[in-house]
Amino acid sequence: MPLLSALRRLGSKPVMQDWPGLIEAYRSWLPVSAATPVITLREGATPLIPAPVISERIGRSVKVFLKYDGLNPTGSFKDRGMTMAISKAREAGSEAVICASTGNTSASAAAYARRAGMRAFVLIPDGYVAQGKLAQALLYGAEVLAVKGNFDRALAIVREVADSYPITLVNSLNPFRLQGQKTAAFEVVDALGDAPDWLCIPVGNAGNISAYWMGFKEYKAAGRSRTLPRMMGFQAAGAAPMVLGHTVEQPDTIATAIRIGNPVNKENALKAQGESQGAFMAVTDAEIIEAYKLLGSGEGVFCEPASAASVAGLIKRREEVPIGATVVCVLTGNGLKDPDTAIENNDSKFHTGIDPDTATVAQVLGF
Ligand code: AN7
Repeated sequence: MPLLSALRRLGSKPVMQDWPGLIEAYRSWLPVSAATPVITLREGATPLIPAPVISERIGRSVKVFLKYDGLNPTGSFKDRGMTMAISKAREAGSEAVICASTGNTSASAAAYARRAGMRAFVLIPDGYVAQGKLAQALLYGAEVLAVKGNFDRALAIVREVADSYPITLVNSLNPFRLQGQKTAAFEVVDALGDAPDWLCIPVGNAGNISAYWMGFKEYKAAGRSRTLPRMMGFQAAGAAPMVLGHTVEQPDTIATAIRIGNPVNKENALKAQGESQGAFMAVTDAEIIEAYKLLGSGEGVFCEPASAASVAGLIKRREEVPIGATVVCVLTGNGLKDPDTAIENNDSKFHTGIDPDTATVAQVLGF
């Protein structure tokens, strides 16, 4: 490609063209061997975007960055774990995978499993999965079972099914999932040159916060960073078992991705919180939506509601952020996953039924 070679001669680094996916990029940090068939959609290498409007809102000379993992191939951070889980399942000779999901895991599992020539079975809570995610799971060729129960119930079922039949479980109980997801912490440190002071992250099943912490610790142990971040995990107030310290039987929030009452990775996540002097905190749906809208209209970044919990939490706890600190908020999923929530929650003007003539349009525009 002439453009690429021209860029190379200029000394630029056209990273995106050459990026091999996170398994190849971080191979020595991952439990893979020459025998592992790498199933990749070139996930990872997502941007760390400066957030001047949020930084301004926090004040105190705090520098806020957004780790926009919604730019992964299926639109969420789940792809980091799924490239590992599916590659290892393929290596082990598995022909089918199963998961319970609030949506993103099902989309990612479907894409990677089908790419590997495997069957994908996904159980979702009937009526509580955003449209885009359901569309993905179906389009990628999964078999979708909408269960009349919540995520926690669906997860209990798929655990039993995977125990009894030749099907690989690809929920975050699968240890390869967290191995893949820890690479997001590597990327953050690679981009900043050190760990941030705070890492703000939405928490559902508590896998991602555990994975990030593993990644930060491994990088520090290898001398890639000098410091470790405080891990700040944010849950929706109606689904906050990590904050309350007990299971929530009927979790409820507009952020359906994190509508989870009994996180399977709670022990790991508690360890991450304890070791990092971090915290679990709740944000209301109203605070989530406010952050969601601010990210869109202020920063030009469209994330899904669950992801905005990280920014909502930072805004809520801004008084506690040290002056001059560097903060990374993880935006776990793409806003396009959930168009309904965006259409129902924005402050934009939407004029309908406009006559198709220039004068009318100019008048509506106020000229
Ligand atoms: C956008 O897809 O659990 O704390 O089944 O989709 O690691 O569970 C999704 C979780 C945050 C929470 N943000 O991460 C599923 C699922 C988004 C998510 C989380 C999820 P964990």
